[in-house]
Amino acid sequence: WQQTSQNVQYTTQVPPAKLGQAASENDKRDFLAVFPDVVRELTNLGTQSDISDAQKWFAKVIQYNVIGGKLNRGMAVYLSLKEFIPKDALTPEIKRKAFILGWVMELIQSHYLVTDDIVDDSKMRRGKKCWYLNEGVGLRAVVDALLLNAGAFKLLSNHFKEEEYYVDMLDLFHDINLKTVIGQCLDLQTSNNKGPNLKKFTMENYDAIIRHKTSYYSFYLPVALAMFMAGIRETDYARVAGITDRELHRQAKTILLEMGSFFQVQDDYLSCFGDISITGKDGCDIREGKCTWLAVVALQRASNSQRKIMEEHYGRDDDASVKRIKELYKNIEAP
Ligand code: DMA
Ligand code: MG
Ligand code: MG
Ligand code: MG
Repeated sequence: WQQTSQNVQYTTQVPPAKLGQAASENDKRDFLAVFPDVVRELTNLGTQSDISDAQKWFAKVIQYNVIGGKLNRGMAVYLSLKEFIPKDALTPEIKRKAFILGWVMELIQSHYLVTDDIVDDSKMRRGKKCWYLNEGVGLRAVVDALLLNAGAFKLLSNHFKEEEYYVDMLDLFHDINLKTVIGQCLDLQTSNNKGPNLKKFTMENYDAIIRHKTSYYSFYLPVALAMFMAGIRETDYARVAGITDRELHRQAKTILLEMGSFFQVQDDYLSCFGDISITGKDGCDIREGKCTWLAVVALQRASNSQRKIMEEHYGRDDDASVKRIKELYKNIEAP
């Protein structure tokens, strides 16, 4: 914080005790209680017999892919809103709306993950087989990811289309979706069929990749959605209506993108040294030749001979090479 908050002027004082406060178990339970309604609403089981097969499949896709994660992004909408509006304004209806928006976030997250696991050649997600590896799924997982995405926007429309901030929200979703997909492109371009391009493994490139692929949608988006619900908006439309606050959004974005970077650095670390029984996913960054924080820092600190080891073993799909890189990381990182 010391390092990153120099240029940030805080307009609201958060009592220190509240910083870092996680979602309470009650909040999480209330959030999860809304989920069956979301599934029912999206899959509309039994109401349209001509598409009932697809609806049943959709229910299966949602059940498998939306549940089982930490729910950080979904919960962040409600937890933020709780901070932004007075207690008596937080009616049961508003709380439910924030939860619905939370499920929109989780649906979008699941659609990114289903496709991410295909392109990353991952095997496990949330302690289960990646969706595309299930029997009878394979590459149809691409269409299933589209289903999850379409479901997210239908849910948003069902509950928010009457709101005056609806267009602003859609605009933000589109804007951040493009950023995320650009981030995924950059992530995939640091490594190709011929192996990783270590020349591209600079801290500058790394920052751009993770800000785009992770930070915007995982950190800024849920909080910005809550800001919209609380009447804090940033678009031209809102400015004309006299209810904008670009500066608050700018400040929030500055902080949240830093938090997102920290989160992705941790994700990279866990991919290499994490316990799969806790992370629930197989770490494949080394064999996939990903531009990770560990790889970038290792290259910054590497001697010529250590760099050669990176060139020879990084991004190779064999256990001995992966082991060699992990040893190298330990040697380089060791104080
Ligand atoms: C994830 O990056 C980014 C998106 C948009 C899903 P990643 O491949 O490092 O994520 P994970 O480690 O969860 O596969
Ligand atoms: Mg991945
Ligand atoms: Mg990825
Ligand atoms: Mg990762």
